[in-house]
Amino acid sequence: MSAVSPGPPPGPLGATAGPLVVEAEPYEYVFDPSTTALVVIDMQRDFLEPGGFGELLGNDVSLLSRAIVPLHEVLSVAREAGMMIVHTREGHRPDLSDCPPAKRARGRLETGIGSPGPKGRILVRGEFGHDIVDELAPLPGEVVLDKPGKGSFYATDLELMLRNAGITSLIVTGVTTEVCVHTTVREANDRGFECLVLEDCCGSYFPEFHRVALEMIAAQGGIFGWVSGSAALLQAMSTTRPPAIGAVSQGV
Ligand code: C5J
Repeated sequence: MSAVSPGPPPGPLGATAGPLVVEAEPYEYVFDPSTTALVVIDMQRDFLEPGGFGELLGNDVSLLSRAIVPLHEVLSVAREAGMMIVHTREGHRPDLSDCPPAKRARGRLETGIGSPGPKGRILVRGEFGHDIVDELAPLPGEVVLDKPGKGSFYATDLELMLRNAGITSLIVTGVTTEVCVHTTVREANDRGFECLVLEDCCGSYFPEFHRVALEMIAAQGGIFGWVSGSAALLQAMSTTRPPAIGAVSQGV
């Protein structure tokens, strides 16, 4: 997919050049990096690596790693552009007082939420498995939001932080597409945020669910938001970056 910028000429590194346009479904997504946050959902060892919660539920966790490389690139560009970045982690307090008994019981797992596993207690804050994979580790100053549910707005201060920062648009990535990504996009949509979901920066244990979840977002004129890919976003954002050294003098 391609993208164009109708805004003013590119500014210096870290500055924004006004609205950018990303080619997307169901139609182009217009955003200003200064009022947009990149949201990276639950890229935790517990979901992506063997021995975590995802595998204990019987899933092939290798299916989620497809998102790591494109997401790493999107993160780099968002950081360069000075965008607000939010990383979420699904999990619970060590005493599990914030984990609904129904959630804990679901699946009738022998090793479920709070049980010891190879990467520490499953989905418990402070444990190795609960943290974000090394490749996408948050940098100082980025928001790391612990959430007890699937949606990022439920029982968190995310909305308050976004509103205080003047954020009106969200670029949403992470896992899993049809669960925490979808729930977050629905919550954000109801709160008036304009959401773009990057399909190659999301992942599911069920490729069919991934495909259909994305279709659901963009269907009916974009009932929950927009869907595109990292290449289209990076193309749009390249207009905010200075030309490569030598490019101007060589007339490239
Ligand atoms: C799930 C998530 N699938 N992050 N969590 O339980 O999508």
